[in-house]
Parts: sequence; C-alpha cells; structure tokens
Amino acid sequence: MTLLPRLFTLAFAVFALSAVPLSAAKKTLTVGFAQTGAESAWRTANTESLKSEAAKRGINLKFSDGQGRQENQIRAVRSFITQRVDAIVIAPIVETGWEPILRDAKRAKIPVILMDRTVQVSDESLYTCFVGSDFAEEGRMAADWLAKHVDGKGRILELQGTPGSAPANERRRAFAEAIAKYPDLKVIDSQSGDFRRSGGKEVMEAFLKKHGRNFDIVYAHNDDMALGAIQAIEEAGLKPGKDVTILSIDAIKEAVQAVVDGKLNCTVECNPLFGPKVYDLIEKIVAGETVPRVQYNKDELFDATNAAAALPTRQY
Ligand code: GYE
Repeated sequence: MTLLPRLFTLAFAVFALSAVPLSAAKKTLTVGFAQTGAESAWRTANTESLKSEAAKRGINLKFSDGQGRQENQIRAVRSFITQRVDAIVIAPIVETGWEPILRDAKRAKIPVILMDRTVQVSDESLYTCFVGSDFAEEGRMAADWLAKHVDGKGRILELQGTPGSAPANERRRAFAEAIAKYPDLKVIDSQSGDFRRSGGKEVMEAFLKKHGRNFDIVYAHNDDMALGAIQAIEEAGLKPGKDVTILSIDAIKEAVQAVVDGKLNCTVECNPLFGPKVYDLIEKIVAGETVPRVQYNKDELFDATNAAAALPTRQY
C-alpha cells in the first residue's frame, strides 16, 4: 500500500472511533430563566447560584433580568418558547396573571419549574413543579419569636415586600394570623418598600414622621428593607435593636452580622441557593422521571443566641 491510502484508512479509523462517544454523549441542556430583577442581596445570591451551577454542569443558561416587571418576565418566557429551550425556570414576581403564557409553554411541551415564588392558577398542570421556601411558615416563625421576645405587647410597623408577590402576601397573612392571639400586639401601619433597601429607608422615614416615637417594633418582609429602616432609625437618633425591636426575613450575611452587632433582633432564614436543586429537577424531568410537585426548604431563625456562631459559615 502506498502512503496516501494508508493515511486515509488511519484518518477514517480515528473519525469512526471519535464518532461513537460523540453520538452517545449527553445532549447539552438549554434552560431559560426568567428572574424577577435584582431588588435585594437575596436575589443577587439566587441569580449567582443558578448561573454558577449551570456553568459547572455545562448547561446553556439563557438568563433574563425582569427588572421588577411581570411583562418583561412574560416576554422572556415567550422568547424561550420560540427558541424551544429544554426547560423554563420562572421566579414569578407576582402571583397572578400567568395562565396564558403557562398555557403556551404547556402547548409547546416545555416543562416549567417555578422557583422561589408561587403562582395562582386554576389548573395546576400548567407547571411541572415548585421549589422554594414556605413563606407562611417564615411569617409564623417571626411572629412566634416576637410574641415571646416582647411578652405579647407592642405596636408594630410593617414593611411589606413587592405588592402582589407570594412572599409579601404570605409573610403578611401568616404573621397577622399568628399575632391575633395577642390582643396587645398590633400592626399599626403597613407599607410596601418593594423588598429594596432604599424602599425600606424611605418608608421608615415616612413612618417616623407620621408616628414619632409611638411604635415599638418594625417587622420587615426582608433583610434589605430592615437594613434600610435601621439606617433611618439611627438617623432619627434612636437605637435600632434597643429602642426599637426589629425583625426580618432572609438571613443574608449582612443581616446576621447586624444581629451580632445588636441592631437587628432576629432574622428568619430563607435560602436562595437553588441552583443545584433546580438543575437536578430539570435533568430528571428531561430524562422522563417524575419529580415531587412541591419542595420546600427547611429554614432556621437567627437571634442573639445563635447569630455569632452561624456567621462564619453563612453562604450568602
Ligand atoms: O425574601 C427578598 C427577595 O422571593 C423569597 O424576594 C424571595 C424574596 C426575598 O427580593 O429578599
């Protein structure tokens, strides 16, 4: 044999060998993620978890920042459907208004994973599953802690999250229900700070103008708003954590630090690190396995008794 045909044979053998593992290799998954926006440190940690875990697993993640608007999220989902992604992850900014786009996704046979926040729909089969925290349980944990800490007495100012969002709705409802047992523990005013630090500060400034010193407690639906409120309270010459009892939800590192510093009295954990869980679910769904419809995180509570010990290992 001359050299040329031998080279051809060799090249063919190499090609044939490499072709086998290639065709047997796992297909790269493409996932569309419609995020709410970047309103809080919790949200930043959540986005980072989904991005870094996708990179680790070689998943092609199409990320859309909804900038706090449901119509942006719906537009992103529509474009994911057109692109025929393998799965869609939504962190629904509000609970209502999702039926039409979820119907479109179902018609296109694209599984939808609701992450972090729930939706209200008439037909549960419009999404495949939900993974998140139990917001009602968080509201109850905050209320029970408070009732013990202030001996069932006090005037509460409430800083609500984004109006119409599942965490604002549930954290408000469950907290109110739990404190109803204590006739001397009352919410005297409640306004939305949109889960933002600047929102918490502005609403707290308005509360201080309106109520003067006639309140005892601030209950914030998230840490960022509590941290904003703490700033406003300090600027008004009061001592947060001492003159005013302050409690919130999320347990971001900065808030656990504020508990250690005595400026925040308690924060209920709400873990945002959903990356591994979400992609485990998607890999199973795509492989045709059934997955649990609803999965909740197990969250803890941090106050003066355990914050210092927890601080060094906080991951977000
Ligand atoms: O508490 C808040 C964020 O939906 C649980 O959204 C989430 C909430 C979280 O902006 O910080």
